[in-house]
Amino acid sequence: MSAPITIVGAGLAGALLATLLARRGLNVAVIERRADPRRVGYQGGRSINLALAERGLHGLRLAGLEANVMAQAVMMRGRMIHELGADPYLQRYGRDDSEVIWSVGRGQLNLSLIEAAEAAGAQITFDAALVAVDWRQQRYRCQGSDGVIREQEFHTLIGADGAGSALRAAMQIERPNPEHFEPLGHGYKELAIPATAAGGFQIDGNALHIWPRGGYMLIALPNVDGSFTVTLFLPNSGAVSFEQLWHPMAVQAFFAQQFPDALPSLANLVADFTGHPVGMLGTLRLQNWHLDGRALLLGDAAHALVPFHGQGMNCAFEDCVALDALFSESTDLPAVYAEFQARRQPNAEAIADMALENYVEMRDAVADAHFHFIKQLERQLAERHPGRFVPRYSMISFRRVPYAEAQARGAIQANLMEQLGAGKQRLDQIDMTLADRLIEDRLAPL
Ligand code: FAD
Ligand code: E0Q
Repeated sequence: MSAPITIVGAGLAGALLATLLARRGLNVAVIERRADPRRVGYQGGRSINLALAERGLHGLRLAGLEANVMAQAVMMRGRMIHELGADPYLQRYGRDDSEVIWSVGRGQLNLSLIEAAEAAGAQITFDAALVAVDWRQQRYRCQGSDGVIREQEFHTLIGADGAGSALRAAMQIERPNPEHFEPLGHGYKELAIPATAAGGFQIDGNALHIWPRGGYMLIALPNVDGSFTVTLFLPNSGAVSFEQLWHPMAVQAFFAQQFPDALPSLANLVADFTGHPVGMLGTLRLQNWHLDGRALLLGDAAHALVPFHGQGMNCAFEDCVALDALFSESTDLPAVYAEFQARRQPNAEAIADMALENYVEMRDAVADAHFHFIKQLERQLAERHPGRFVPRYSMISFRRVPYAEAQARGAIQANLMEQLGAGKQRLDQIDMTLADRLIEDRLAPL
């Protein structure tokens, strides 16, 4: 058998990568800090969900898991916008139901991936947290929940151990590596809307709900059991912030004032709010993703991003597909890792930037008249030039155009729409002959 590849973390990226590489016949070992979810249930117990789009789905398809995951997914046609004091309305994500995204449970998805990895021949050791690496002896140390530390030899380590990566820290010790974490200054809190007594949805089950409120927002994604996982994104400190919401009465009053239509459905608001931690958000920019052929980072461990485009997992899965493709061409580790970074880093940077931009767009521009006019114009131009003018959201969520290219084409399109739409309020005021010429001049066929 080939020299082993040791993957740190059997989370979303680690388990998918293990599946893809083991299927290729490579010798794959995985160490995971948490206990085996098949024995103890998924840690945390709460149901947390994620938006799955084409890039992520493609990775699951290559692992043979598309049907399995889709059987547990809820279709989201668009954003249901809840403005204060108005009826909610749907902003479709795509042209029709062929362009949608999917809400999937993190626990169930991770479980399916772990089962697939083992079925493909990967050896997973649970309850084993990487704590240190001896680079000279090519040995690592991991610790179980019983406190016992074990030492193992390794040939190469791949870190899929998330934003707080222990492997990244160990690589820093061997060779200092410029690393910048930019905190967003806003955190998040997970809440829940339970299913109705009959097991149905209390609000539209086929949408991603957003309550935009300018400096902050509330969102909800549906689960197959009729419930919703709800997330409040809010500044950590300041006038309207988590810091101010330390008393249950303040929480209740805040929701009554800002989210009156959601409040009746948030059955355990105060208990959830008090019982769940405030999650941290930020962007990680790391100069070197690999240490020669000895170690490589991918997914959140290499490039944590803010969640406002729903692309962190999708991007992590795309990382796995890219690395698997490189392993199919060569097993020269230093070369494979260097090429992986060269291909993926510009794309990770692009989606990290676009995700930051989307926070501002989601929490306030959705309620702006000019924004809606530009969205209308975008739809019209996309219909007239389907081969050239593809909305940026569609390039990110429904296609696999590299993120950096989606960002560059998106900038050209945004520019063009501002030029065409400046001072206008209605589509019939747009010079479509000029629009056609600009599009053909500036956008190559996609
Ligand atoms: P993780 O999923 O964090 O997995 C890391 C794994 O490593 C875990 O299993 C962990 O236990 C293990 N581990 C950690 N340390 C060690 C150690 N020392 N030794 C061994 N194992 C270790 N993305 C989307 O695509 N769509 C969304 O809708 C979306 N919504 C999000 C909402 C929120 C609020 C947040 C915070 C993120 C969201 N994301 C979303 C992003 C997504 O969660 C991450 O990008 C994704 O989980 C990254 O996968 P990963 O495998 O790199 O890391
Ligand atoms: C999606 C799907 C956490 C989260 C996840 C998401 C999205 C958003 C807002 C958030 C972006 C969008 N979006 O609707 O434009 O498409 O995943 Cl906050």
